[in-house]
Amino acid sequence: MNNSQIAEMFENIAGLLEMKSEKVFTIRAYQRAARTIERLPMELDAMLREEQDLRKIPGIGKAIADKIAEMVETNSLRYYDNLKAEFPDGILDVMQIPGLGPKTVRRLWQELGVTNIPELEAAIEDGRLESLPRLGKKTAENIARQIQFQRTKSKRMPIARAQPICDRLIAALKAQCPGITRIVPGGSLRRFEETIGDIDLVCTADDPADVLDALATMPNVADVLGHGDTKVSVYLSDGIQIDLRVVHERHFGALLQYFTGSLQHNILLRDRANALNLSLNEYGITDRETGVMEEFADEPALYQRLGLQYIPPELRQGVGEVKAALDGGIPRLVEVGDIRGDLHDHSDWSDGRDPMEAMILAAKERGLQYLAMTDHSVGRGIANGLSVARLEEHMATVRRLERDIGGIRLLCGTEMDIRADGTLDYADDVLERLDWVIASVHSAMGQDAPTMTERIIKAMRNPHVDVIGHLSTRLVGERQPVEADFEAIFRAAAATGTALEINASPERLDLKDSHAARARELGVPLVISTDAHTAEALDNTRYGVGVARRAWCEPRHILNAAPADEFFSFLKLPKNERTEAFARSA
Ligand code: DGT
Ligand code: CA
Ligand code: CA
Ligand code: ZN
Repeated sequence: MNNSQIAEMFENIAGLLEMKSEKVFTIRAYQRAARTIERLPMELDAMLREEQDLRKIPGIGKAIADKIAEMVETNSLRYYDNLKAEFPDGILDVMQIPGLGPKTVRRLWQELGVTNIPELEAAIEDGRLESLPRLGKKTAENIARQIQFQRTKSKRMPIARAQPICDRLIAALKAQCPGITRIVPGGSLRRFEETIGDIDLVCTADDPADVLDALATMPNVADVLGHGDTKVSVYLSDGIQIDLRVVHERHFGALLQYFTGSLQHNILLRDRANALNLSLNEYGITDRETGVMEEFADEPALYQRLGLQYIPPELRQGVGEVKAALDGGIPRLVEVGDIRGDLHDHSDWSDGRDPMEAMILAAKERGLQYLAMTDHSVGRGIANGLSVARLEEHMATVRRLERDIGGIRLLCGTEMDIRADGTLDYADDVLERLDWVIASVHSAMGQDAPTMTERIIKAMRNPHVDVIGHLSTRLVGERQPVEADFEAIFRAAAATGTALEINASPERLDLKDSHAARARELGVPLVISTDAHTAEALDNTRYGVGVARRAWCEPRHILNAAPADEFFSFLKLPKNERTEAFARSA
């Protein structure tokens, strides 16, 4: 069993236990394990083969470690089989529908006899579902929409799943083949598309055959689709295809360029070559008159030969980037190293895994100058949201840790619910005392567009709301975004001086690239935050930066790329002066 399958099994166990109303503590332990395992840099079965102690992984205790061992050894888990047997067969499918929590699924089962998707659809169709108290017509419509979405959902994999698979694969190949000199992803993964069809790897090595054989014979390869002198294609048991090309050093640049795409970008680039009486292919650039081919060990030299500025992979979308590169219009895009603070972080005060202190130390270790502790507000009952009294204690703890730890500035913050009617979870006199207020939608996501738009804009009009968190609430490939007039929301953000978050949690990537680009055009201050629920998740900044780069963002477009002093003076400004001040400092 691979990591994704193990994580999914733990996720399912958590859901089934919640349906049984087991202890919250137990349920959380499984959820936490699932989350940790998805992100691990190494396959668990490989770790066990090397006899590593899994209990050293944060979030994995003895009970979970034993279960992992059983899963890896026997490809199943008795505990899971027994638990599943207590429920009807199709119930897990019903639970996979976004918006249907375990508690609701149990009600649908016990009160309407719904045990699978067809029965769920029937209950929506004949109006039984909407007649249940606290469900209603809107929820029924939303569920129907999600079922439809799941059905049409493509086989493409969210980048959140593809990236760790790719990282693990590269690490395994490097470990096995010391002759590898370079190995990097190309294709959609390198361009940072939010979903990935297959993973393309470009490699240089002393002994190409050795690398090709190594991939073809990996234990997690389910099928070898093709095996040649320079390339191999395999299908992993994770359900994703890998195309690996191994070439000589001197071809690396041209090949990497070709395999990075996009198809549309490559077409534009070939047109540019033609205009210079050159022809471009995956081996290099040929002069049409002399027939001489130039080779390129590095990509930048290839772009230079075509009279172009270097175009970063994230911009290779085939829209206007080649023209921009011709006119010197490719900006210096924001990089991970530009981000000086993280402004959306949870601890075990609400639904985070780690104590506040661990989060702060991890942020400091990563060189951040500032960090906002933004645990959930009181309305998020299931996420252990903070009452006003607990928020007071939370603030005092933040101030104390800031003094005790030193070397990093902390913001007393909250991630506060925007309720269905646009009112907020805390009153103004509470918000006023916080340094950083995120307002987010977590409930009633199925509202119609005018209602949702008004709800969010109403929150933005509050003078204490600094930023809107994960605006669309979508989960890449899993949950559709809310319906809203995003253009109106971006304009309201600029008008009110409310920042918008690019949520870097890889499942979310929200704002998405095109939205971030539009908000940037309108002068909205943007923030890249990880929404970390564990210390390791602070490393997810790179995903947010990927989105921002696809949106042509420079450091000046990102509020938390500002050094601490500049950032804190910005926060002192009343909201209605912020958009203008942000434009001036840019
Ligand atoms: P994906 O895998 O669907 O997420 O998207 P890509 O862009 O990774 O596409 P893929 O894996 O089929 O091919 C990788 C790159 O190779 C693609 O972006 C551009 C290049 N490529 C593939 N086929 C062709 C082709 O027929 N013509 C040209 N010019 N380039 C191609
Ligand atoms: Ca690909
Ligand atoms: Ca491919
Ligand atoms: Zn949230």
